[in-house]
Amino acid sequence: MTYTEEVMAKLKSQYSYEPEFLQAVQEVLGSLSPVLEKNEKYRKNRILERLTEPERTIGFRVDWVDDAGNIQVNRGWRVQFNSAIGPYKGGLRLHPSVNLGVLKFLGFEQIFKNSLTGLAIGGAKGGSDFDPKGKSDMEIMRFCQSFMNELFRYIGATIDVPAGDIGVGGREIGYLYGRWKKLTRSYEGVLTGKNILFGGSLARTEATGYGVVYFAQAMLADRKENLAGKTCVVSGAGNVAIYCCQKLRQIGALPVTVTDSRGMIVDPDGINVEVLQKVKEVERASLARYAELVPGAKYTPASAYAEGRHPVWDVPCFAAFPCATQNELNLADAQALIKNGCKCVAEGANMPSTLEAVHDFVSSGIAYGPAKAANAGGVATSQLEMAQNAEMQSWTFEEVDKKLKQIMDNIYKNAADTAREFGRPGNLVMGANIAGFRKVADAMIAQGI
Ligand code: NDP
Ligand code: 2IT
Repeated sequence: MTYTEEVMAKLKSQYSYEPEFLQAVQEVLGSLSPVLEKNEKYRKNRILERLTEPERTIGFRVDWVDDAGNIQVNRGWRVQFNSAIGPYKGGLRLHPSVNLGVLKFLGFEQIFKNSLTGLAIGGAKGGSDFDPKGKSDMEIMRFCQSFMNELFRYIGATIDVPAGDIGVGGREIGYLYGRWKKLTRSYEGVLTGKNILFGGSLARTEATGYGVVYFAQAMLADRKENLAGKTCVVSGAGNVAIYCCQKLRQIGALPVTVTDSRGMIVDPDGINVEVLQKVKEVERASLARYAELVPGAKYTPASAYAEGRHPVWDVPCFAAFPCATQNELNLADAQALIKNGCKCVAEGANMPSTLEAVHDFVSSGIAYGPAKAANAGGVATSQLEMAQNAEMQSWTFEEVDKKLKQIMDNIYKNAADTAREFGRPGNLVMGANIAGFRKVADAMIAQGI
């Protein structure tokens, strides 16, 4: 048995009930053989065993009172996965599908993503099985306050800096920050994605979506291609999807779809980003509302989808941007995209493609940007927010956006160069995994046991 097979077999028996975590580990370990074979030190130092076990996992009860006066009880966690290269950093997710295994997959991915940014940030993730859908502002506030009543003990501007993810945006970060400040009597950059009024960074809201497009542009430029005038398919309709669509429109590409948990929009004239923002950011409504406001757009409810397929991947396109959630794109979807002429896939969501779909993209030779490289612009800009807070300055939108673009170009170059170094040019899955791994593993070895 090879070292990776040995570690994978042990994890499968230990954590058979955490399928998403096992999937994320499998994807990384499947790429590392070339670097592990060349360097006995990683096995000797038990790096894979250490990397796949979080340094610390905190779990807690979150009880709160709803508008009807009933007591509600949720579960909350923070997984502090790895701090070899910097303070723990990663988002908080609020969604009924959240459990410890999902947060471990996200925290594990975050280690390598954060390493790839070239910045000094370790990997973490947290969240709750709380469902924000249909909750009033006051219910969201009371939940966030109760969540922070426990979390505050474990975080700090140089210890662990949470941010947003699914179900957590500016509103939630504001309520979390307010409670943290009250509990600690301090005013520091302990969360990112804050409102500009109290230490937020310009361009953080846009950063993940813009970064995914910058990454796609970098991949395509290397192939003497570009996105101008090209039809694009986007899934999701949240923070990442909205600003992915906005940047695509700015550069003259045509995003024609968005999706949410209840349905899909196809808008042949190109997604109207202002209307999308009104529906999702202001009204917090379903995408059915977009079709009411934009007469040319077609809405398909999720109830009409065929079993096991998402119809968004059947829409012919040059480039696809999965920006909703994990495992939203399977092998049949990948095959449909490629058959219809798709030449580029850049992942805005975390682990949106199944292992089989990833394999299909890589072996087809299209420009495929895996999540931990392509969506790193969000966390990278979070680190820029930490830097601004630490120096008590704020930079202009243009300054932050320029740094973001530079970081995305560097991530692409690092992943592409590393893939070439290990004899697999163009395989950015291998390039990103090895490049992200080496820095963290070598830092762990240097810091001893
Ligand atoms: P949002 O909560 O803003 O939006 C999520 C979107 O995806 C919504 O449209 C939501 O639909 C849809 N969605 C979520 N879960 C499901 C599901 N189980 N089935 C179908 N649709 C679903 O989150 P973000 O845009 O911030 O996050 C999207 C993805 O990007 C996630 O994978 C996240 O981890 C990743 N990401 C986010 C970053 C950030 O900075 N925010 C950074 C890097 C990655 P509905 O509106 O109906 O709920
Ligand atoms: O998955 C991610 O990278 C995020 N949700 C952003 C994390 C962050 O700390 O900005």
